[in-house]
Amino acid sequence: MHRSDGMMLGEGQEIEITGIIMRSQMIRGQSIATITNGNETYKVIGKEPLANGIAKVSGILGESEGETVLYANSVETIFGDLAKNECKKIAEGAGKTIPIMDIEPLVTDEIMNALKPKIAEAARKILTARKLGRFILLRFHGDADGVSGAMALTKLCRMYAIQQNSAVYSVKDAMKDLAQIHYETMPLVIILDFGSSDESAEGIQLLKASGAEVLVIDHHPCGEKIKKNSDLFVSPWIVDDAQNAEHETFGPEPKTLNAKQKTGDPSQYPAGYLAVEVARAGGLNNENYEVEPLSRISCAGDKSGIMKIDEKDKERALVLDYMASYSGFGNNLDFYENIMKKPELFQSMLLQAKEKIEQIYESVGKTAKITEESGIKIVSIDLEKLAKKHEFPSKGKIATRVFESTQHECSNTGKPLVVIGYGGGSVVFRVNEDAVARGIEANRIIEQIKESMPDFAETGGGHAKAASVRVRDGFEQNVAKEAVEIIKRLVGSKSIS
Ligand SMILES: [Mn+2]
Repeated sequence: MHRSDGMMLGEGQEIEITGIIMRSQMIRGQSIATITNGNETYKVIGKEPLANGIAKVSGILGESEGETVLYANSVETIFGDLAKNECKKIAEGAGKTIPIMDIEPLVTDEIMNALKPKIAEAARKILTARKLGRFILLRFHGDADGVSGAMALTKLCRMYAIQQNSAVYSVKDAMKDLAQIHYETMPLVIILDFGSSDESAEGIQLLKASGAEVLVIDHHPCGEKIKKNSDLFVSPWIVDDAQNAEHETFGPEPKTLNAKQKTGDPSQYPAGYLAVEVARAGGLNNENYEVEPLSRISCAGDKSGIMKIDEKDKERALVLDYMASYSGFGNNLDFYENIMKKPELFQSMLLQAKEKIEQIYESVGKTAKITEESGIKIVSIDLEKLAKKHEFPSKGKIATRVFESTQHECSNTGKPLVVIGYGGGSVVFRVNEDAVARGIEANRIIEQIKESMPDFAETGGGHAKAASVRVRDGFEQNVAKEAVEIIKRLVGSKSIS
């Protein structure tokens, strides 16, 4: 700011500031960096190179190329817990001044209203990180839901986005991320559309221990550990009690979750949709033409009925799934966005995706085994030869295709249906509404498989209507057989109670 006498405001004044050092570089023998304490931000000019991190800088305000700069006299770098606490304090202070939109969610029901404070908090965390120039790492699940959510969040601010092709945030994933964020000051790591299960807990613990702030946005059934590990967990499985916002209803037991009681299946709120709400709360609600359609793609991708979707949404979701199954790690969000804007390429991808599903579906018909157990129609499909690793369609997609055509026959009669696909190191389940009503939930089947075959079933989980479990190679069919026994038991116990 200039004064009438040409002097800069505060020029010549001696100040001391403790803050986050960003964008530190050496130019022509001078050290130039930015320091912010959340309220004030200065360009710092000094002789010694400044390390990114937390520092206490004292010096004299002056002017350089028309802007106020701080000529550093002394710089004291702050390390360890002291730095961590200082950074937390700065982030909290900066967060308070960030305006968060109080807007109606696109889906207005009890769950979404109850989730509003968490969604606002997530937006605040992201915008605070942006304001302080902190590094933001986004790990998104590699399917239409995860990709559409990632698109929404990256519209809010720049972040480094990595696709995650597994449903579990493993220690290996954490190691990769730690290598990336190791030198950053309080980086923000966002985990989108996965990471809720206890199997991800160890990986997330490592992130936390490294000093990162962890935000998980997910809609998969959650384990007990996630709440302790993440700084903020946005999930329809854990919502604030409307009567008493101080108390959160939480627990691995579905019966203690009010979300479950109210809706039947909290998984129905896809992570991509939740991410869209975060983006809207962060200020993108006026750009609905850009952000809002992404929520419909996520619903189409995850087969959620919480909002109206059309054929176009389904096509976009299919193409994203198609692309995602061929994309490895790395920042490929731009790639996804570009394809969506190229009608010809989009159409040919859509055609290929549809053709591939139909081809596989035809050959599945020859090997499918259809049985009936306790009034439940069970279709078992051997996916060993059909599904190729890292290619489209995935085992899940094949199971869904079989499920959809069989469901077509079942829906008229209200017949419970379970599709079990096995092979290639995993077993996948698709369950219809009528089967869920009889107590058969895909994620429950998997929980019981883990109990009865702990040596064969590894990680796994999912929703009531769709879930998968990784099993030891060569034992897929055994696990599928055990699943049929579990289904029989579940039906039996339901009819007793
Ligand atoms: Mn999802």
